Amino acid sequence: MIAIEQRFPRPSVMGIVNVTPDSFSDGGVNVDPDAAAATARRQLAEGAAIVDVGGESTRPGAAPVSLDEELRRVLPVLERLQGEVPVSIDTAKAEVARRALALGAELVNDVTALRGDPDLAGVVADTGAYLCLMHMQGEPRTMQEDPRYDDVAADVARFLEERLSFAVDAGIAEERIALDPGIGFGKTVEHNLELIRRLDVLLALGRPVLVGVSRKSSLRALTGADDLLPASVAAAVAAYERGATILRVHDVKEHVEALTVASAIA
Ligand code: 7PJ
Repeated sequence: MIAIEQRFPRPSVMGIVNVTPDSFSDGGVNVDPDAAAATARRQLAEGAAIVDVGGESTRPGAAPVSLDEELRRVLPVLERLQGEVPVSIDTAKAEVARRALALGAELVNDVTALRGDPDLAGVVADTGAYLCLMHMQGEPRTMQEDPRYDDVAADVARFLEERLSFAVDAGIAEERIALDPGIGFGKTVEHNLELIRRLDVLLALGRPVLVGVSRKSSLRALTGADDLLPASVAAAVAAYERGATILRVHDVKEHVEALTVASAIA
């Protein structure tokens, strides 16, 4: 069994392939399965270690998607990528994860941290898949209304420590698990900045940390720019410098180049 830190050396890039009509930054471009598969193959060629395929938008305000609709979106993409591109399945649903893992997916990226579907932990335990546990305060529909913390880094770390214990108690090997502060999931701009600034508080839990900040609205709040690529690269490099292992990004080529330079200097 290869530990997640061996499979994903620091830094590794996770490419985002949203198979959704409504994701805030790339909504609609990958709805066609051939287009989504082409995006994934391009991301692999650009240096992604894995591509994260998702059929449920979790952006602020988004409504849940039915099981049938989520399967209809992602399975044709996974069939096209099988044996060719390493895949992470972005889902909270056990049945979606089960079908994706049967099609060769190696990582389950669950933004609910195993709180969404009581059967998901068992699926991950039985298959030996890698798992990312992400922090979210509230639910996507309402999470940005008035997010509050006593101490955001300590609160998020306490949550992730509890979800890590839950996962291990469910039979998932600790060395297969990564943790994620969930940038933008029930957080203000200042909360997001502080979580990256104080990433050491999460690293103290002893697991690799995944950070997803690519094209998120906090970056627009800071820069006012329409094009969030420079801001995304800066934030990813800052997270890497503070110890992040996996960076989840839309623009793989630019992030791989920037992280190659940052890691050569480190
Ligand atoms: C994240 C995610 C993130 C993990 C999204 C977007 C919004 N999964 N899914 N971490 N964000 N693990 O694609 O920008 O930050 S959806």
